[in-house]
Amino acid sequence: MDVPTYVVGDVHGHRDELADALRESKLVDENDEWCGADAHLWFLGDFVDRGPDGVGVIDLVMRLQEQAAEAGGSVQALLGNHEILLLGMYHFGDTEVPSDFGPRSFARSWEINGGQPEDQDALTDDHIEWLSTRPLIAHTGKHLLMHSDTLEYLDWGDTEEEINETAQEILAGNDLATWWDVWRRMTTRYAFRGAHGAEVAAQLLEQLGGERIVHGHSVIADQLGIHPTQIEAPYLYAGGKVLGVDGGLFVGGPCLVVPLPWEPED
Ligand SMILES: [Mn+2]
Repeated sequence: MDVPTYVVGDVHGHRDELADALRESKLVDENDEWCGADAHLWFLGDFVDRGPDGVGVIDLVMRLQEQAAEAGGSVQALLGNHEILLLGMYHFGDTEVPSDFGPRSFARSWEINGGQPEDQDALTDDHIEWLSTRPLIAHTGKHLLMHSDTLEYLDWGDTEEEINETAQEILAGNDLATWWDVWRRMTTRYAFRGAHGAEVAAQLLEQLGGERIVHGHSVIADQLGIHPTQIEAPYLYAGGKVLGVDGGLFVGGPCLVVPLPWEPED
């Protein structure tokens, strides 16, 4: 039998809602300790910003990662654009980005995009080290996991390994312009929507591998034109080639813990 596998999208500082959702899926117990045995749990990034306790989310994920590994399971995490923003703010603050398009800085973007001073204050060397070494994309089973619904990842390489390696080199360095470029590219969205969405998704899957893309970053309710409180399930689209899992926690939607492979109910 396949190992039970779950994926969680953008938590954005809602630590307690995440714990409750994981408890409902029987992955953590009443004390927020791992009880998922050999299950595999993937996070698609955007742990921080907009909500009250981003570093609390990171702490929970880091602890569950250790506990799951001890239990024969696995907790893994990708970086979202908001982790790049958090780290960029931490490393570069209000240093101006070299640009022809007027003044810009991580500090300004961080503020505009829901950055929380408490999160910056709570960051430790352990958090920085852990975050800076997470991948941007990954595969689990037949799924290609990525935070953002964008093709911009291909700018860093032609394979999963190349993309993650390039990103990690950038994040290990101190070149503000290339850091900024990662933030900017990962903030784009909607590559798999519209008349050619299925075709675009199929091409990306052919190149990077996998049969279905699973992403966060773009709130499902925005894609469907309904209110986030109406969301109860992930969003399968682009001819079934793409699954969006961001329930829109920061705008009142649910924290979806999505079992993979996910199939819509009839
Ligand atoms: Mn995002």
